[in-house]
Parts: sequence; structure tokens; C-alpha cells
Amino acid sequence: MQDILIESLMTTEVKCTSPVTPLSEVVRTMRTNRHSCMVITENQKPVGIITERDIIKHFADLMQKGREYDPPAVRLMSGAPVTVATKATLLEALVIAKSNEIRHLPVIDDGGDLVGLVTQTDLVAAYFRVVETQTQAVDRAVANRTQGLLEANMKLRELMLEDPLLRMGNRRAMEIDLAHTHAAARRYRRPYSVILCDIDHFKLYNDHYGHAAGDKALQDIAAVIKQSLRKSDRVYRYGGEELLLLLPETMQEGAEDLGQRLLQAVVKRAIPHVRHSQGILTLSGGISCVDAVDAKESWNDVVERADNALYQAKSAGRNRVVSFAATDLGDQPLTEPFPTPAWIQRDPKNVDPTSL
Ligand code: GH3
Ligand code: MG
Ligand code: MG
Repeated sequence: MQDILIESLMTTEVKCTSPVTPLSEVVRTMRTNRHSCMVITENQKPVGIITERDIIKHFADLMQKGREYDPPAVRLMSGAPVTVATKATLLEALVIAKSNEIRHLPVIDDGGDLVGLVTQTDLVAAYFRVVETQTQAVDRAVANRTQGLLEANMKLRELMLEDPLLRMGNRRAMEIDLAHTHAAARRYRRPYSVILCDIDHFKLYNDHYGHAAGDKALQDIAAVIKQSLRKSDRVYRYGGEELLLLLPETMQEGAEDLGQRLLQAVVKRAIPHVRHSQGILTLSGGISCVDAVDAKESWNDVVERADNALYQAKSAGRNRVVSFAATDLGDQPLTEPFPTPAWIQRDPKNVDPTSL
């Protein structure tokens, strides 16, 4: 699986043009070549992309509002496009396309130059081929009772990107998305935030109501969280009863607002939990934010900070979120007591006393 690299899937017949090309010429070229998108480049580096959808939207706007008929490409194109490297794997490209909800991925070489294009359709088709081949390997191993069954099964599992219970990306998908988002944030000096959520006293819930009810409650909470997210936000199953939210372009305040809304939404859902002091299931959250990515910091460090913040939310009484900004290292103990109810707790050294 690791061997399937994007360079073997991409088309190199990618049509590109400059930001000043008039839209009419872009449309003509796409039509002549039967291409569904065109990449906008400057010095061979992709700086934007125009898809059929963008063109339809432009003409719809034109009809409604009487917009300029033939603007230059730069006026229609997306900002810095999401790209993949030639050496990215199929799984990486799939996660990047899915998490960003994009259908066309320009492919760049080590120098950042445009060298090809891969579509989500190409990726999905290649993925199904690989899964099919691996499934056949498992079937053969079963039929022949060969030693390779364990290995074949493991390889098949490695291909999975979705958690079957919660119908969201699993940890593997999360790691790929985080690595890509972190690298992009660093390249473009953009912020992003991570919220690590953990259900409070969930072991007691399982002990009291049974594992099947636990599964159902997990699904309910996952649904509540999904409903509270913006389109660009992503949620992954981090492990057991822990979910990780990845919030691109979101700074500390925005992440805290969302954290607060999530906790409130779970409280509002009011799933009974008689062995919890509050009588219902609650969540705790740890937030870590990246303002302009510190060159030394890896995405693992960002998640670790969120984990430390979560730990503090638990120690402080649960049903709350604690947040650390990029510069907070998370090694300062919080001073007790917390004001209650406390939906949001910031690391005290950053707290504006007037805001509490
Ligand atoms: P805390 O408030 O400190 O987080 O306490 P907790 O009981 O939630 O934490 P702990 O780590 O002790 O227990 C986590 C529990 O979550 C134990 C485990 O059985 C349950 N769990 C994890 N994954 C699943 C799952 O997929 N289904 C069900 N039903 N339970 C799960
Ligand atoms: Mg846990
Ligand atoms: Mg828990």
C-alpha cells in the first residue's frame, strides 16, 4: 500500500494558465481539452485553481447581479490551493481530498512546481482496486489455510480510514490530516486549533448501562458534535471515548467558543447517567492552538498540549474545557479553585482577569 505513490496516479496533462488570463480563454481551453479544472500558476507554482463549479457559480452570479462578464482568472480562482507531493501515498491524498472536500488536487514536486493533477475520482478508483486486491489475498489465505492470513488481514486493516462505529475518520486518517494541516499552516503561516474531547466517567456508564448502551451513547455524542461543526472543521476518533477536532483557520477564541458550544450541546442532549454527579453524560475538552506555527513544534506536540489541557480539565472537575495557546507549554499547574460553573478555563498566566 505504502508503495502506491501519487506520481503513479496523476495525469501530467494538466492545463495551467496565469492569473491574468481572461475567463473566456480559461473556459475555451477547458472545453477544448475536456478538462474539469484549470490550475493557475505563477513561475510554475500553483497559486489557485478554477473548477467547473467556480465557472457555473460565476455565471449564476452574473445572471443574478450583473457581474463583469469576462474577468481575469485571478478573480475567480480559489486562494492557495491544497496540493499533494508526488511522493505522497494514495491514503494520504485520499484523506487530504476528503478532509478539505476538494475534487482536484494539483501535484507538486520537491521544489513546489506543478507537475500533475489527480482527481478524487482517480483516488477512489485506485483505493477500491487496492482494497479489492487485498480482500482477495485474505480470501485466498482463508481458502488455502495459509500462514499469511494474519498479515493479509493486517494489511487490509491498514487500508481503513473510517471508524465503523462512529462513521468518522479513524486515528490513521487523523494523523494524515494533522500532518498535512500542520505543514500547510507552517508554510502559509496560518492558525489552526485542536480540541481533544473525552466523555466523563464513561467507564461507570458502561458498568451501569452495559456496553451496547455505551456504544449508542458514543454514537449520540458523536452526532451532537458533528452537528455543531463548521463545514471546514474535522472530527476524528482519537481512541476509545476520545474524539479529536481539527479546526483549520481557527484561533484560540474561536476554538474556545466552539468548545463551549459542544459542551452545552452535550448537556442539552441530556443522556441520563445516574452514576455521574450531574446525572447526565458530560464532556471535557483540552484545546491547543497554533497561531503562527513554531518551527520547532510538530503536530504531535500540538496534540500533546491538547492532551495536557484535557488532563487539567479533568482534574478541575470535568464538564469544562481548558485551553493552551501556542506559547503555553502546558507545564504550569493551574491554581485552584476554578470558578463554577466553568465552561472555559484558560491557562492562568494568559487569563485576562476582566474576562472571567
Ligand atoms: P474520565 O472522566 O476520567 O475520562 O473517566 P472515564 O471512565 O471516562 O475514563 P476511563 O479511561 O477510565 O474509561 C474509558 C471507558 O470508555 C472505558 C471503556 O470501556 C470505554 N470505551 C472506550 N471505547 C468504547 C466503545 O467503543 N464502546 C463502549 N461502549 N465503551 C467504550
Ligand atoms: Mg479517555
Ligand atoms: Mg473518559
